[in-house]
Amino acid sequence: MGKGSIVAGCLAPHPPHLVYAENPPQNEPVSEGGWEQLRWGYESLRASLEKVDYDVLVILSPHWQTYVGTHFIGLEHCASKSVDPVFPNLFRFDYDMNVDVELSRAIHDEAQSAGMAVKMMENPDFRVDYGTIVSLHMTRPAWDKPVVVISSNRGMSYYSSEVMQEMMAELGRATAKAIEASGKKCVLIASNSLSHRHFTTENDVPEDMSKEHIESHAMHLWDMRIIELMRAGKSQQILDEMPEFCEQAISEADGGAFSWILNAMGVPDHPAILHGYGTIIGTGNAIMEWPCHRWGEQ
Ligand code: 2X7
Ligand code: FE2
Repeated sequence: MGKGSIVAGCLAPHPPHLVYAENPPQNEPVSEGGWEQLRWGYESLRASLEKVDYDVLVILSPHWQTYVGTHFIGLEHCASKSVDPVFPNLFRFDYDMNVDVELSRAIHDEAQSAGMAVKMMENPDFRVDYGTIVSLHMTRPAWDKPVVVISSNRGMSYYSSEVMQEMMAELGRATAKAIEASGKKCVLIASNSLSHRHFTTENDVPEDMSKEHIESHAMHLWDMRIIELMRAGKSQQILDEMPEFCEQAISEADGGAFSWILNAMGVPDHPAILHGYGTIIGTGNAIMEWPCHRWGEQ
């Protein structure tokens, strides 16, 4: 068996508005569209990933929150209806996914050997969070690849941003090590928005784009700064600025996904590709790709 590898990393945000606007058959509510710039960004990411050979999608979502350790779905098959607790009017989605439990367990075991608190989630009634579902659907709507789903240990809210960063660095290294030993080619997904200050009221027509804009100038400046750092390959600087970013932009990177993916890719100094940027109820969302499969060729 050859060595496994991370063939691409993606920042793939998960506001349920994106699925609502796409009108896939799995989602009950029907829309007139909206958030096209972001949806075209996802189209561009999908076209780029079409050219990449991979076996598994590995995702970490801030909406599966665990306070005692990092958890991994340990069920071969998960299917149910997911209803967004905040936006039940937009997202009532029938999901059906296959899990690569072998790889989940391998990452779990690696993380455990590194001293982390971890758990395989084997409750058959477990409902997968909407963040995981939206990012997976927008990245690969065919749902034809197995997935590994990792929880967001709330190290930042329970301890501090520094503790969250340390834990995600460890989890990132464990993820990379387990993938290498597995012989599998993996696409990693960090499912989070950038700035995360949002509006507190909803318009009568949620997809009315005349009402959509960034929540404040300060949030715009943070989003642009982080995007430029990703485009410049300055991953270490992003990690260094993560505590301020999380605090000042109330960033959803507080869930650890962004720090995890950068560490899993070895804190790359290669540039990321920007596929799209847009706001959703005032939050900032970037769709990015780190094309790791190309880096060996350079
Ligand atoms: O989960 C989300 C989000 N992160 C951003 C905006 C809107 C809704 O849901
Ligand atoms: Fe979210």
